[in-house]
Amino acid sequence: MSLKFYHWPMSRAAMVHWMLEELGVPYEVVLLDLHKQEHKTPEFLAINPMGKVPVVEHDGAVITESAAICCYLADLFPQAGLAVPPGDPQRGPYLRWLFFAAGCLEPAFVDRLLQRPEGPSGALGYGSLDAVLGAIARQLRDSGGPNLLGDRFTAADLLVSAQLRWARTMSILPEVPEIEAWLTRVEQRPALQSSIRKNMEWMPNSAP
Ligand SMILES: N[C@@H](CCC(=O)N[C@@H](CS)C(=O)NCC(=O)O)C(=O)O
Repeated sequence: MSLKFYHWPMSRAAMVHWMLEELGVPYEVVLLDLHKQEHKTPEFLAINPMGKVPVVEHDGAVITESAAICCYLADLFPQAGLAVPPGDPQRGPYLRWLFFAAGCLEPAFVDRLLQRPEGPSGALGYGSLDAVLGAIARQLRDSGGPNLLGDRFTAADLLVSAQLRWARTMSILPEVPEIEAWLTRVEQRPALQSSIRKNMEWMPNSAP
């Protein structure tokens, strides 16, 4: 089996790197320096015409889109317990929060970061950032915690919490107690710590 991961630490690819660390499987990392436009070469554009990371190549199949990649990898390596398989009563809620990460949480944060006016909530897929964060907080309460689906930590938790952590770094995460408490717990995961360590080493200008 061949698993190749096109990566740049200071990007959305960091979510996929964390996912790979959770899985504990062997993979090849191809670092593309976005500052040097290494993601816009003809070779890379032939793989992903969007010229963006993350990208995963599995036995010749190209997968882009962070949420799709995490979903795919969780299914590919079920032994890691990060997927909820078809037939499981939690499969629907699992897909709901995976897609919520990509379809609601991310655009809400990007609009806030770019200081775009929020616009009419009925026309925006995410409604408003407050509504999005409120829905996550409510799910954490209703599931009984500590995660979105209760006890199990899934690829959906990884994506949602990774985006929340990124927003906190960018100082655009309003304080929501349930979310703060969840992030504190998630940050204790060894795979996340190991991913952060490796990404620090890959950052340009990091100490030798
Ligand atoms: N929808 C994609 C977005 C990927 C994306 O925008 N990646 C950014 C880094 S965070 C990128 O490669 N930007 C470089 C560019 O577009 O030039 C996903 O969720 O994976």
